[in-house]
Amino acid sequence: MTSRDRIQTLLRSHPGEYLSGEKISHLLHISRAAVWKQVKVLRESGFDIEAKHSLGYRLVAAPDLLDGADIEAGLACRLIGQRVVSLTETDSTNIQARRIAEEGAIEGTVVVADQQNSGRGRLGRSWESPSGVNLYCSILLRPKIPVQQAPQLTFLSAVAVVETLEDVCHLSAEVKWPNDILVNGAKICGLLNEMNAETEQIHFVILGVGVNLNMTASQFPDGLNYPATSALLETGKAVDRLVFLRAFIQRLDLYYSEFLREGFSPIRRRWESLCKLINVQVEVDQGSHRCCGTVVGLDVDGALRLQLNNGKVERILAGDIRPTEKK
Ligand code: BT5
Repeated sequence: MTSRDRIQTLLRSHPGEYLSGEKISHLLHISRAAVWKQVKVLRESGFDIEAKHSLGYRLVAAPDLLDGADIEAGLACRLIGQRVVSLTETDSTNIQARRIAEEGAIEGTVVVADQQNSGRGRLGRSWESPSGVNLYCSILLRPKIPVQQAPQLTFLSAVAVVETLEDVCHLSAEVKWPNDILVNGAKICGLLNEMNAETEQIHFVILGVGVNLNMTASQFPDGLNYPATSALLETGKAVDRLVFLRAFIQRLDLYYSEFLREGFSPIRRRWESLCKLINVQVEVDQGSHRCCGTVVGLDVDGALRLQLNNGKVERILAGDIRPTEKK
């Protein structure tokens, strides 16, 4: 970390407090003149730092940037977030995460971008990713689990996003199989998990997460498949993306450790408790094939268990579901 990043981190970790130039210079082993010089650089890059002769420096406001050092600073994580790659503009964080995974990046590396020019959804669809407003990130995992269990990881990220929306934005969200998070029936988050594996062995899995945090109504294009929303539209309050991302990473790290220790059952139960379509009649669109039935729950591998009208329970591996009755 540079002195500038360390000063920034120090001020951020003492919200509302003054830190004397002497204390900062002592902690960072740099001169007081060097502290002042770096404070000026921080101010030029958008930080509002108050300097009082007798008291020292106090952070009044920080720009809404997703800086790698800020994201990593003081994260209490076992695996996820050990390394953060922060990009201003990129094609897709999933593409970049895949690239660095192939170069040997460590498990838990997080790739985050302010803006994506080719944000990806499932089945070749695209993900709207304007700059400065939302969260676009991809997490690299290298789990030693059978290949068939990899889809279970989608549900870890779904539960972690819902709980972070609750904690940070005070929003009540629901999960929709397989990869959507909805608030008041509108999509606020999409998940895109991609795997690189041989028959028996997973090389890596990329968990792609896109959350609409501060997107305004005019930033949503016409013609989206479903209604869409953002945390700002739902609550009227802007979300600090850094706070949201850090909270999400910490939660995902806890759930990933639990998953490696105890398997899929705990997360499966939590996901089912957040799914409002359990026991609801739905239609499943699988492209060439449609079927109707009642959602029973998740199968051990993350497949949707659907009870058809003839009583038989079918496993749905992919598709889009819509309720056919009022919830
Ligand atoms: C998804 O696909 O929902 C997965 C989206 C994953 C995005 C993240 S961002 C970070 C990482 N890097 C990437 O490149 N991708 C991941 P799907 O279920 O196929 O939904 C895509 C559909 O959602 C589109 O066809 C649109 O109709 C709609 N859509 C596009 N952008 C949206 C947005 N920002 N909010 C809500 N809906 C959107």
